[in-house]
Amino acid sequence: MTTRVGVIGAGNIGTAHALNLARAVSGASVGVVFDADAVRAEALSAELGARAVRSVTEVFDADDVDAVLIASPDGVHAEQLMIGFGVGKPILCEKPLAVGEADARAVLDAEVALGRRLVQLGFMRRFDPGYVQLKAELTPEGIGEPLIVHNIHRNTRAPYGLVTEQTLTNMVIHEFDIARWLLEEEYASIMVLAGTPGPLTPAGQHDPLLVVLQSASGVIVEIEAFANARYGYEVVCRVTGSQGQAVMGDGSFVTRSKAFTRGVGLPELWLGRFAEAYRLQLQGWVDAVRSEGPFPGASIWDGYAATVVANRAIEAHRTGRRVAIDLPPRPVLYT
Ligand code: ISE
Repeated sequence: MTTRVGVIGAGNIGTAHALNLARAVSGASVGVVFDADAVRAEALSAELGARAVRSVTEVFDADDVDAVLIASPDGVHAEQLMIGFGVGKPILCEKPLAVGEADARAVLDAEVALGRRLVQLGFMRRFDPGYVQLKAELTPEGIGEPLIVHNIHRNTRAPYGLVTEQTLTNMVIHEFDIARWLLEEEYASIMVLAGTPGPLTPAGQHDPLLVVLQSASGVIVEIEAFANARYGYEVVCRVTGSQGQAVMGDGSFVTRSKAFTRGVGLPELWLGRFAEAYRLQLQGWVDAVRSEGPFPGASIWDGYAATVVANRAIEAHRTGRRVAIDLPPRPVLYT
């Protein structure tokens, strides 16, 4: 049976997800689209032969919607998830789970109270073939015990204008999640250093940033984030281990020689770099919905943990201090 998905949000990422569901994911179709901008919702629905509706509630309630994808602005994920919990259909929700810690906690508590996992969170890097290969290196036969994880994350330009807090809650949150996933442990502390501002950094904001975390067992995780790097979109992760080093670069495998230069192309946006990760993430979610099996991706617990870390990062940036990270015990639902 085909999973008929209702899509909330018809911006960049919502449109990319909807096109993937309709054209590149097997066993799925898009039946209904909502966007706060009705014109955008109509345009995407027309392209997909779907129906545009006027509210989030209508998406969740629609008889011809089996599962819902939330790709709305970061600040409304939590309230839309709460609406979804009242209906009980499976959900794929874009990251972050929430911007603030209290909202993230409320969503976590609500799913725990429900007693079953309804949500897969869109930390799509966990499906990226590069990251999957990197994680496979972290074994005694590979590079051994990880000691330092160094990450680089550049946006061509900040997609949210430039607000330092959003660099942490929207951008660097990917590294907070992926390094937890690689190391399979939580963090103990965080520091944030703001450097010389780049030429596009507005007064009062900070870009680039250097974030340094320490995991519970002592592993160092560094993240260089530059939201207005101009030259292109790039993500790098280098793990130094007890037996060697593994580097995941920009995902380009072809070197072009032309006009007396040799090099690789850089995408402008993450949709290019992580195209395969987005597709695999959706396919895994749809397969789980169809088989009523467990979701293969990040959980609400993972989303909660990442939001807590992002909020501690904001505090560390504001105070200039090293801030402790303390999570409550992981609920049994996520073990
Ligand atoms: C954006 O929202 C994403 O989720 C991208 O994956 C990330 O690389 C980018 O920095 C974010 O702003």
